[in-house]
Amino acid sequence: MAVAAAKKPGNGAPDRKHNIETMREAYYARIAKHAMTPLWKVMSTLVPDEPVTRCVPAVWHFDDVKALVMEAGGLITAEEAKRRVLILENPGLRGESRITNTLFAGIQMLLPGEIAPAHRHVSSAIRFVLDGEGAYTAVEGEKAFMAPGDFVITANWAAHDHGNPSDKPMLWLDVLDAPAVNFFETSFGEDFESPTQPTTRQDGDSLSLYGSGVLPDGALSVNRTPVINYTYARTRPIIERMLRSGEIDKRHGARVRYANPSNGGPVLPTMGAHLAMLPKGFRGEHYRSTDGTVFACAEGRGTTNVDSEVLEWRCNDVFVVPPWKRYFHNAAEQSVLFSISDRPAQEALGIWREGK
Ligand code: GTQ
Ligand code: FE2
Repeated sequence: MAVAAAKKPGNGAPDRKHNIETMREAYYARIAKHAMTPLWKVMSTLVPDEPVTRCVPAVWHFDDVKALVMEAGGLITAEEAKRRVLILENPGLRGESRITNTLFAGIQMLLPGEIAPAHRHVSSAIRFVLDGEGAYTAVEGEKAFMAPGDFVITANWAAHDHGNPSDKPMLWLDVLDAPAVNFFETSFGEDFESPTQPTTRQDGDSLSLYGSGVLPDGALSVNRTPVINYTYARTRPIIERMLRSGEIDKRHGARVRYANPSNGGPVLPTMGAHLAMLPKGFRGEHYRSTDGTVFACAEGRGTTNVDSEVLEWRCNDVFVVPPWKRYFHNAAEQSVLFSISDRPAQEALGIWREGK
């Protein structure tokens, strides 16, 4: 065998080894001038044995977040900022405006009487309402008035503006697929001349038309949901009913998936979300999946163990679990967890995996 023979003393092995290394280095230097590099030097980075992520587990406590975002209210108006948002940056990805490799997350705040002007972009957005009641998002001519726990969709290229006619500040979690869109280098966006768009549909039209188990006759199956606001008032009783009847997943609790009523698919091609109720004392089984997931606690309190870290959460805290990290939830009280990830995009590409 050549390898064994090369190791035998007295056949010039050290010299030969020195020679081949020198020849290789010289060769790499020459091909580098032609913008080429050998695969065999980078193979394990290009094709790792299992998912590698720079994203780390992290939690943002609402007490801190609210105080800090309210301070921004005294420094800049929503109109001047266009969107008064504090970005939740993953500590492993600082300076990159992202909470996972593919998702942006931020906390948006609108003071009473403020508006955030109309625009549209290729990135899709979702809002999960944390605090306040009675502000709206206008999406393609329909106003969606929002309350805590509501899940609001702004699909790819949909015109949208926000306004707060209520007498209290309104805070919500924004999640956008912008880092994924930017990875493809396909981002477009534009502002409208008028800061608010005309209302052309009745408030709540889309939920009533598409979210009631019937569809307007002839409605087409589309790859983004026609529903703008999945209200907590309608979703919470469903997970509560599941909990009471014992339909409790051992890992996720009593959980529903937000679905596109036109085809049962995810709400957006790039992002999908769930809402889960965990009974008091719940201790979930280990789980991991390739979609890094952003959670928001809508009710209760508990902890989530991610590898050796323990993330403590209570109402309105936001936390993130990186791709393929093992985790399990503990609920100290009956709790509700919202979660969102890029799972639909991974599934469409055939690259999504889950495991224990
Ligand atoms: O509300 O339209 O957090 O366009 C980031 C980009 C919110 C929004 C963000 C946006 C918006
Ligand atoms: Fe936007």
